[in-house]
Amino acid sequence: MSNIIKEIKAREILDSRGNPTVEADIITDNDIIGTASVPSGASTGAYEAVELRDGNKKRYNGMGVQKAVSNINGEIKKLLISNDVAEQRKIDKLIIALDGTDAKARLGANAILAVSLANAKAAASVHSLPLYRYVGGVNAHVLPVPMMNIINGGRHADNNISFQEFMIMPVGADSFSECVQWGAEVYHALKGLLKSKGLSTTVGDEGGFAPNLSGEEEAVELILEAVTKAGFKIGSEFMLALDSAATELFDAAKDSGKNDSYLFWKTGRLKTSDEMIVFLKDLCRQYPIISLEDPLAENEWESWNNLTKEIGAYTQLVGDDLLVTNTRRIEQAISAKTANAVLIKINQIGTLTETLDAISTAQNAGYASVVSHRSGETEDTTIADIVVATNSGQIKTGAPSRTDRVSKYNRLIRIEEELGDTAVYAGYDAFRHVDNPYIKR
Ligand code: 2PG
Ligand code: MG
Repeated sequence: MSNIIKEIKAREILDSRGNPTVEADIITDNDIIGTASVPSGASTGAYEAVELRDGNKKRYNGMGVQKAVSNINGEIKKLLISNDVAEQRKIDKLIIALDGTDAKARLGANAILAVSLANAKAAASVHSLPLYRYVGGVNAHVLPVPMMNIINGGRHADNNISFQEFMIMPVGADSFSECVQWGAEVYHALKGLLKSKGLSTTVGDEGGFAPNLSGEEEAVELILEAVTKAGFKIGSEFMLALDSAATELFDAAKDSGKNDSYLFWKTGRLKTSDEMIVFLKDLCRQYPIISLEDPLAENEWESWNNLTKEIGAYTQLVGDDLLVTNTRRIEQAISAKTANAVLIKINQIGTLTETLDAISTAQNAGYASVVSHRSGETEDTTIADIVVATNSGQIKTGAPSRTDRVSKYNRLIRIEEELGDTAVYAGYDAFRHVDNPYIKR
């Protein structure tokens, strides 16, 4: 069977927000095709790999990706033709060297990632294996607990909530398909509840509802009410997770002339770093919150460290903007004992190889890894395969609604079916690294 790259083709397609993004095909000389497309964030961290945009205001308000597409159809294609698709690590290394910059700024991480993932998909097909099996080998068998984002705020919605994501985690389900059912039932219970209170049921970028509320606390209260209304138990069946996306609040404070503070810019609430820590601690004491993502801003290593000391033993603290799927930053966190989990976003780093390295660096240090979508997504379901391939145990991929989000849940349902008796739903085991009093083990 031939594994040689014969052709590479890229194009500009649309993402879930109606912005252009990159899609690439890798074709082997046996006419096997691997296709992948690239997601895009709204609340991006400063240390992420560079998403190359054309900046030509006459097309897509400057958001076009024709340069990235032509980098694939030109330089990258020339480099990779005749390489063996099975050599993922070598191929990724070659493109990284061709780019030559630290943040993949020359060719664009969007160009590089599309090729890296398309190559892995072609290689999996050449070997007649599903992607999770090709990448993960014989040990790939763990289905993740999802973080389902059912109330959207921050940069993902035009409501008055400054925190970005309010998520439910069906930890107590017996299987992945059951957890999807539970999550969808709570989602619909929440919709009914919002309606009955005269609140809006329109949704944000990740499919969660985006009502105007009195504050972050009300969002949590409503979700708890919806969980109960749907007939589930808090703690033993559902836990909550938040993504504050605090860099956005930190930057908003800075823009209004206040340093070292967090501005809930939609309501005007302002907190110093210490007040923010107290606020988060109180939220975790008052509510069954098992996971806080980006509770503090991306450069605030010292406050992150203090928060980890204070609540890291019983709360998962996930570094997103802080760690940006970057092994160097993850190692820095590990040695400083900062955070205890890493958000894994493939386009923050830009190749499959580096994504897998980030996950194993986290896992080897006892940090959890949460494989994640971006707020701008396509129908590409690669992250569902990666989370199973790496037995990461947690995935964040939005609400149980909207095709850009449910395509990942549906892919996991199919993987679970394919694995049959050997599939294991991570459940509480996803939280072995924290000792949360709410979880009834
Ligand atoms: C996040 C993500 C995904 P964005 O902050 O975790 O939910 O949002 O893709 O906009 O960075
Ligand atoms: Mg985040």
